[in-house]
Amino acid sequence: MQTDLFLAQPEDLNLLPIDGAVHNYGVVLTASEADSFFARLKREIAWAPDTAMVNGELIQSARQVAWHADSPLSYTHSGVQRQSLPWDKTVLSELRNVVQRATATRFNSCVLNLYQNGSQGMGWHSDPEAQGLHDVIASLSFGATRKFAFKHKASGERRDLALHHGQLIVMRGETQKYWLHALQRTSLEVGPRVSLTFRQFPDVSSVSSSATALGS
Ligand SMILES: O=C(O)CCC(=O)C(=O)O
Repeated sequence: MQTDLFLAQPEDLNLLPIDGAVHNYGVVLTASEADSFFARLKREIAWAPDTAMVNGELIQSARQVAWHADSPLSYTHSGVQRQSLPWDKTVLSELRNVVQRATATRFNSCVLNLYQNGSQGMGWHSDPEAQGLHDVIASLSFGATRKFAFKHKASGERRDLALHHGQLIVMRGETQKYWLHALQRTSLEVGPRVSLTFRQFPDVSSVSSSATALGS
């Protein structure tokens, strides 16, 4: 891995002008490493649609998800309780090593998303569990290049960036408190994309969130 040779450094200074921090570490895997991880993730993860309660109705996303954690966690999101899957995939451990080494941060869980094409995305949301002490979310992308957007909750100010195959970005500080983020849909013909968001969940059995981010 490239990260065996050097500690990745954020390419640029903070992408956000105020109220938070997003650091772009660039592409942290070689093309062949990224290809191999992408194939394994698509094959080995038990992908399933996300669900949310909308106006009292349970709806399923087109986007597919999985959530793995070191120890069992439960999480209420959009009115639906989710239970983490065990950390039983070698591919996740290998990728966590890459991300932990690059960011010098420990993570105890990973939320994965699989978007089959450009019509699938994730609407504007923030990740409330990341507020306070648990303020670092590392996001690693595979597959199609897609636009990731930030919008300030008060001013509406925007910052966008393209996320490429093998690219790592990290959201830190008060980003979740002050900024929404979204994985934008596109009418371009693009293939599948997988994202992994590594998080350090609180050391309690339950976390609650009211945000709705089904978005697809
Ligand atoms: O797929 C992505 O990069 C977006 C993931 C995301 O916004 C989230 O998990 O909160």
